[in-house]
Amino acid sequence: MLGFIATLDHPEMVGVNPEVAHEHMADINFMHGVAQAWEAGKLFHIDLNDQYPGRYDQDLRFGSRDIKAAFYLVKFLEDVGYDGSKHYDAHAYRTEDYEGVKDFARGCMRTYLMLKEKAVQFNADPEIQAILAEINAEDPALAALFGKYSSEKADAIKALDFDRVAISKRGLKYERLDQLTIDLLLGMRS
Ligand SMILES: [Mn+2]
Repeated sequence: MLGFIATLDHPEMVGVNPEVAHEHMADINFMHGVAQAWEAGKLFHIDLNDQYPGRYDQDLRFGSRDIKAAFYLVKFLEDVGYDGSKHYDAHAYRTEDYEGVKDFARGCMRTYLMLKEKAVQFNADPEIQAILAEINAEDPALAALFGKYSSEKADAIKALDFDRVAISKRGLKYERLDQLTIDLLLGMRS
């Protein structure tokens, strides 16, 4: 859709409204899609709900199925300062009465706000941030080659000699980082 929008006569009028369930239905990483739309300046709206992969459009209560995906989504929206609509395109179980529907609606908003607090905690956690700093540390020799593409940069990268064995000996600590994230989400890091 982002590619299509760029071909329109008035692309500035058009953006996207991604929905959690529509991406999770096809087992796609929703946060990555949202980040791509954000980077393109096209995140005009967002539909928050939840969904099991491979099922019909379930529109489950936000955060009720994949809490970690919901966390990273909320963290992304808060970190970049998205201030557009946050729409819960979801509905309660058919088993609910009127009060149950209100429980569902409150739950959507409560989970968003809890995850927003968890994102603040994640960003302030010294051990998590130390691992991220280590993972994301840039090699000064490569820094000049990042960013916008040019054929000169491409040639320079092709000419580099990477020591595959040495590089692969360094663990990236994603298991530790992920477990710390789980501990945080489950309330085991104060
Ligand atoms: Mn839906």
